[in-house]
Amino acid sequence: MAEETKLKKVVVADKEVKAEKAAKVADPVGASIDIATQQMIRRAQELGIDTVFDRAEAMKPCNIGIQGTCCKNCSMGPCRLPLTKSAGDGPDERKGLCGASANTIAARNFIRMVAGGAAAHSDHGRGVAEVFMAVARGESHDYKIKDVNKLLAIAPHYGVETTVKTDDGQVLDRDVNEIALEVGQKALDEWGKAEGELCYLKRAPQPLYEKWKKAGVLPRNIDREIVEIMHRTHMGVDQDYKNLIKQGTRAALADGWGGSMIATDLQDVLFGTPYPLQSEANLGIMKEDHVNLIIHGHEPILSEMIVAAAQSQEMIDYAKTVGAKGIQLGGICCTGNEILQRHGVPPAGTFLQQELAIITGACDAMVVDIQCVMQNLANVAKCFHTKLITTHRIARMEQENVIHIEFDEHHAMEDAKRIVKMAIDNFQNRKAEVMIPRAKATQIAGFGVESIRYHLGGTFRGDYYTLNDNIINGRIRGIAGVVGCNNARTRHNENHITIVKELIKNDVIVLTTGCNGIACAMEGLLTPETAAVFCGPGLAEVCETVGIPPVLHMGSCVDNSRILLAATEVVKAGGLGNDISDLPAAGSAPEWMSEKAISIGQYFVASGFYTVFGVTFPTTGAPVFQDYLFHELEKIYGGMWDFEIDPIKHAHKMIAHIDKKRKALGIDKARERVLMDMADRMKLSA
Ligand code: NFS
Repeated sequence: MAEETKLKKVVVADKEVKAEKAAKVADPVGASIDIATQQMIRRAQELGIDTVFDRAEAMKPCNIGIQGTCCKNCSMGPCRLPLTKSAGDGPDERKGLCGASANTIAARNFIRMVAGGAAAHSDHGRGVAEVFMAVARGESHDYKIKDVNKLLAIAPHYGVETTVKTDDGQVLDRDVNEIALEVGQKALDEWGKAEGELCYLKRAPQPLYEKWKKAGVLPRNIDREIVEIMHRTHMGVDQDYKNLIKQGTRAALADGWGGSMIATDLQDVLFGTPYPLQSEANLGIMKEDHVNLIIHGHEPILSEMIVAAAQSQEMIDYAKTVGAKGIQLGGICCTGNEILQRHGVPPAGTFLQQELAIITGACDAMVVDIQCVMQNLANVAKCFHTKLITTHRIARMEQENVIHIEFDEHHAMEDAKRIVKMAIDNFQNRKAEVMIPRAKATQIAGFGVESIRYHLGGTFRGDYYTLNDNIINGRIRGIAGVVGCNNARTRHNENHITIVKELIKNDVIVLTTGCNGIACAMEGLLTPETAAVFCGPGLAEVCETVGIPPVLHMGSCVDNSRILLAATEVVKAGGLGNDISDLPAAGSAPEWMSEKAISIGQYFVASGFYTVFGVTFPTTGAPVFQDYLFHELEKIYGGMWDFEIDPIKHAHKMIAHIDKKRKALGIDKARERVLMDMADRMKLSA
């Protein structure tokens, strides 16, 4: 009898374990709206390989950390100050051991996220600036200055002359390498110059620059602002949330109008300014009979060379010797966006699909550099033949199966060929059954400040006149910048797509970057044909007339600087106020997860954008500080934060802000007339 009971208990326990295990596996359909992703999650589960989607089921986030009110900045803590019901009543008496209030703790944590994000973007920019210098000095022969016009366009912002006056009064063009050398040096100085302020701040509309000056947030140099955050948030330093966020703003501006903008500009000069091109997106771009090489990370320095190496006849011929029909490159995350916008290399997926690319069994090599690279890639790669190659000195992995090939711009092509060859040599080692989802979509990407001017600008005036005109007459209701990551705490791509579709349905043109760009591409929203299907009549008409998609992919996350400059161009073109905060425009990161997103959000807000985040917000445990971010910042910069999980409400908050700005500009009536046009059009087509 006793034995029987024991056995029963074991069986029950076993069932419980099994039930628990079963519960800890993601439901593929609940985890993603994308069919390819669902298929590959299922495939991973069949093979017994866990992915981020399963881990998100197995481990829930810390309830206090998620509110932003856990302080671990000294070893007396962590001090945990959750916002409980009673804490919400009466005066907030929550405090850490040192007495730090919930506001202080949340503000410190928030600006440390800004520091992390600004450091990541800006260090990327520094890396590009160093390669740029090596090229200008003639030390790196594999790269060259591709876009001289862009170099000449940015030089004046650094105070670099592009012409010289001879003694007899003649004006001559300066030598390009000489200009490049001076621009490179001035750019590198932005990280550590002893005096002054960042050169690019004056590219902003004058009233915005004046706001920053008045608020005392003009960044001095990039590194200093990031270091100062670490100092101020050290135990016992800055204990005023308003003063803390002021420093957060300085560092964020040093990212958006500094490190990121420098990265974008110098990359354009070195690798070419993107112009619209056609490509595809999603895991279905991988080909069973090709060598599949996936490039993942953020810096285009290495990936540019890999694209060149993979396209060389030598490597294509070599791939044929191992029985492959060719070499298929694919991107993940923002390196993917970089090589997409300049070469049309298709992205294989967003941040959350990185493990899935290996689970296809057809990924012969994945090469990674910096940022957004999951350590679990190494564990997944171990189950397949995939070579996982790290390439950056600051980003290595502890697992033994990871190969490290440290990339050096001085022998860039040699390194790139070694990596491509490694992928080719691995083609015949595929062991698991290959399963590549078929889903992929066509996309047009590669938009930028310059190409928007070309497509939407006036024929004669050559500026943003036509775009402004269409905003003023109400065909385009407003502009939205929808950007940012995926987050395994919410259904993959659902918020991205729902928000973007709701915006374009309401005639709001969308500028996208980062993983939102990839998500939109996967959904087929980046084609001109989309306009007729998903857009309101006004936006559809504009898109059809000029032949552009209603969602313009502007590149990687450092390329959010393109959105800042596009907004500045709109201000300059006239008729829509004097500052970015006057524009009928709003920003959004529907599925953000990275610290970089917080830095971007803060510089969007400080540049005058109403900016809404989804999924979670890291200050919910400190309502006073959160209220400062959501309402008080508007009085200083014209922009403010908001948080909305529901995607439809999220989009409508943005639209309401756009309408508020239209009303302030006195152009709300024009929109009403267009609404009547819509009814007329519907009657006509009925
Ligand atoms: Ni941006 Fe680009 Fe994607 Fe998020 Fe990561 S890849 S830099 S951080 S996850 S959008």
